[in-house]
Amino acid sequence: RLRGVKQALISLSDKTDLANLGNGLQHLGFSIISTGGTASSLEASGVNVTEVEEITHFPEMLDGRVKTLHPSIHGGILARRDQEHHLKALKEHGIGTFDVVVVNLYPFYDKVTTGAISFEDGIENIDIGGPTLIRAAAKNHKDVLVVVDHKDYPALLEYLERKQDDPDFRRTLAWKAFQHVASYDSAVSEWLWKQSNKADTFPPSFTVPLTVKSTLRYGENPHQKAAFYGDKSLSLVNAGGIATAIQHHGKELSYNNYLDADAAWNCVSEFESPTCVVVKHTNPCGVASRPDILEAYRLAVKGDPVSAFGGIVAFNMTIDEDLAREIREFRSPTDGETRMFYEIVVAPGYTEKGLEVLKGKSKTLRILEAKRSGKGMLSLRQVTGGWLAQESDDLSPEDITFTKMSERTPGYSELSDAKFACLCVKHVKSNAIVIAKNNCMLGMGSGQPNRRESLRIAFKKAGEEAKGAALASDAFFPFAWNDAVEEACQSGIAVIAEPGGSIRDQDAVDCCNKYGVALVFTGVRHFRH
Ligand code: 93A
Repeated sequence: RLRGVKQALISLSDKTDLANLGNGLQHLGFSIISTGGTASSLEASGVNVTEVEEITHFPEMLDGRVKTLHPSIHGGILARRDQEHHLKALKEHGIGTFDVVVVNLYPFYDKVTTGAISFEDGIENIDIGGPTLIRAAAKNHKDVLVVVDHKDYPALLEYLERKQDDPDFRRTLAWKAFQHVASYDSAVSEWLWKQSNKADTFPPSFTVPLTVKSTLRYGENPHQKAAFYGDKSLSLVNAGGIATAIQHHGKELSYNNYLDADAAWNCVSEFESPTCVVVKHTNPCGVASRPDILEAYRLAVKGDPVSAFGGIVAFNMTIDEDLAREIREFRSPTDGETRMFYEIVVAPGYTEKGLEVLKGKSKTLRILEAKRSGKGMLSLRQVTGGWLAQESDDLSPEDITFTKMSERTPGYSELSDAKFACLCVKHVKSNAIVIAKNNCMLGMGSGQPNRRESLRIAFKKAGEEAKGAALASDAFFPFAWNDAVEEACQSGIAVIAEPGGSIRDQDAVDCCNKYGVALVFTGVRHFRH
């Protein structure tokens, strides 16, 4: 090493912008040391480079498993420049210091998430030397600048050019470096878990590598700071859902927008036939399925036009010009005049014209394109000081056996109404009651601390239309007589669907028999706390 010449170590799998980096460093008078592939690439861009082998006096060994794992490299990174005996030790062994370390890792994540990869290939893609370089440089960030992201190359070159120390810049790079390695290691450990025969057991072993995707204007309320984190854990690859939705138009999503859009998208994704779901404060307030999606949309809004105003509208099919026009122009059924206003529209796709028309509705309307999320997701919720993990609630009416409990057998359309109501009730906060008829939600009661209250709210919303309709409850009725079940029967409901399982189930059966109402048990509870 020439006295006074600064050294940079570069070892990159992803060689994006490498030429700019190499030329920039060379221009600043750096001597560049690199591993095989990186060195060839730099040379090809006209940058002078010394191979690591020339420094270590060791060839790259074991098919590249050992390239940079050597005291001549790590001594030069880790030595404290403010400790005489460190510098003396380097001198004794002829080791030069490194001032800059630029590394990105073997693309393990991409390799194991795109297509099938053999176990052996997976193992070979676990980078050992790279994280070691990154961690060493990040530890010694006081004297070593560590860069793991090609987007930081310009900032690095600018910083070096300024020749003015900035501990904050150094720390930020070190923070990013450790984040990078932590997320890499969590992907490796999650993949290994999946390769083990414990992969199907619960709870799974997981670490969630979270990266801030965006800082939000504020949280649930304006006085709360907030951010949105993307989850890069392997179990969520290609998970679809709101986190990976594309925003085509409108204001940035707020904290509450994320929650509501998620609720709307998850609910509408349950339906196979053309369906529209309107959500307000995470609860569906309008749901309708129709072969004609325009009609479904109008019905979903009419279900509760007051709540729908300012809500989130989700569709399970592509929005074309006609539908976009209807969304844009539809007037509130409450006064027949005011155009409906929405925070967000979510759909799996848009035609070019559909998108154009919808963009014309308002500058702020957030237009999202989302992919259906897969089943078997891990759902996480926070409690103060801890986390709760569970599998997502993937059961839908196709998986459920509806068992007749009453004397009266529900007719074909009654049973189909009951199934529709059950699909809706799964997405309503407990205690949840849904009244539905003809593939349309007529009323719902949500979030009340007792079931009877939710039931009363649902009936109030459904009004006269509740007669002959189906009622679904997310959990069993603890009481029947003089309580929820009898009230439902007296209100003219035709069929009740509930999980059953109460010690007073027989009361519910007797009560329904007295009023000639059909009662079906699903055996499946859909609590949503
Ligand atoms: O196989 S390794 O774990 N052993 C090492 O000693 C080592 N040193 C750097 N992988 C190692 N690297 C990695 O090689 C870097 O993290 C980088 O991703 C890659 C660059 O190799 P090349 O320059 O030959 O393309």
